Amino acid sequence: MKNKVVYVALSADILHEGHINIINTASKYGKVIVGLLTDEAIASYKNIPTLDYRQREIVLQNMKLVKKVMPQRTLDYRPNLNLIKPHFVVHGDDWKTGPQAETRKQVISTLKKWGGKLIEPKYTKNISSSSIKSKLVNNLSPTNRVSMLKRLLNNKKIVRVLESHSPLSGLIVENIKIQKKNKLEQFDAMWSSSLTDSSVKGKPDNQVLDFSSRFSGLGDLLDVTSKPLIFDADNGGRSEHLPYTIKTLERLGVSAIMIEDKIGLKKNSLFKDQSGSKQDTIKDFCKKIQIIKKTRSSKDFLIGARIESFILGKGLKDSIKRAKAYSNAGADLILIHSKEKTPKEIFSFSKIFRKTKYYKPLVSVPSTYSKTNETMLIKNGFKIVIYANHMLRAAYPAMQNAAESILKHQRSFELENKISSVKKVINLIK
Ligand code: SPV
Ligand code: MG
Repeated sequence: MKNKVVYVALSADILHEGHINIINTASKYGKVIVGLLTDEAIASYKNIPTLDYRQREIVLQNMKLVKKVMPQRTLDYRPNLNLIKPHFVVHGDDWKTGPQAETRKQVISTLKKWGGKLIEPKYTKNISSSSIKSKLVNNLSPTNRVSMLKRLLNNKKIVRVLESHSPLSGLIVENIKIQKKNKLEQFDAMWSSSLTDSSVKGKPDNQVLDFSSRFSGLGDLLDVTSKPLIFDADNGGRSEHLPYTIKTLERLGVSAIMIEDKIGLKKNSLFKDQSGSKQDTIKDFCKKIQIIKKTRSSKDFLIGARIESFILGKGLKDSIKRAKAYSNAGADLILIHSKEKTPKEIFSFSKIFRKTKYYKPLVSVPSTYSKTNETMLIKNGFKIVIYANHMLRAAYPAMQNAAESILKHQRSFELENKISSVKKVINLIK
């Protein structure tokens, strides 16, 4: 077997006995080449790895039984297989069914071309990097979480963000996954919305709910989740207070602050009547960006600048002028907001802005233009999509219907099949 080549694809984020089992088996068939999945390949089907490619590569390169490590850039094995034409591929037998079944078929038929064979040792049960990681959620350090959004931006076509207004809604964002065309789809990050945080407290979205109160809720949410979070800070508040806000957000493990270029008494941007709402001057808003840039302790903590020109009827030219200035002042992300039913105006913005030297990843909030899907956003140069209020909008009618049903029937029986069982609620938190 000395001159035979054996290919093993691994993520190897947290090395465990399952990996050792595979590598051991592989080494019995010949020289082991590990196709190490890149961060981008991993992020395409599950959470981005805790250790980046280089860190994982160093660990594997130093393993006695591994002869060589090469990047596997997609979930598809075929490009690497065609390149090195291994005699064997080794993979645990767990992929015969489920999302990887198709990949397995491709591996078998590719190997056939040169008489290669697939070896499938018994999968080591009850152990995986993901299960170890979910046990570690409570020990996730804030600095680790802060950097995750930046890493996602570097490794995903689009970063998918969903509003979380409570730890329970955060747990849904954390855990929900669906399988779609051989791919696991999930959310990448959470949005802490001023609108839904205020609504949960029974208050209007006009900054009457102060940051201290929102931070306390944020602490609870971050306690039980591991995904990165973008904080909607309205206009950021007073410049003099900003350094303290940033310090707290970074300490909590927040990955980005989003500030909007409005001043005066705040009004939610989706209100029809925006009279009385004023846009900040470019100069003053840039000052805020610069303060954040100067006071953040990590460059991985991202500064999002939200442009309200379309909301206030100022138009394309104004929005481009502002985007260039904000980017130049140090914004890492540009959110171009709109309350139109179609994405026409934000797409006309992205068409121009993405060609300038000031380009920064673009953020979209498709609350009103909700027919626009992620493929269309990607095509038009957007890197982050924020579903900004949907968890609260889903919960509110469900609660209202329950209350109405009890009033109507003067008992809860009619409601039973529409709501979670008590048992389910008891078992909700493991
Ligand atoms: C929020 O979710 O609070 C936002 C987005 O700021 S919007 O409601 O569209 O203003
Ligand atoms: Mg808001």
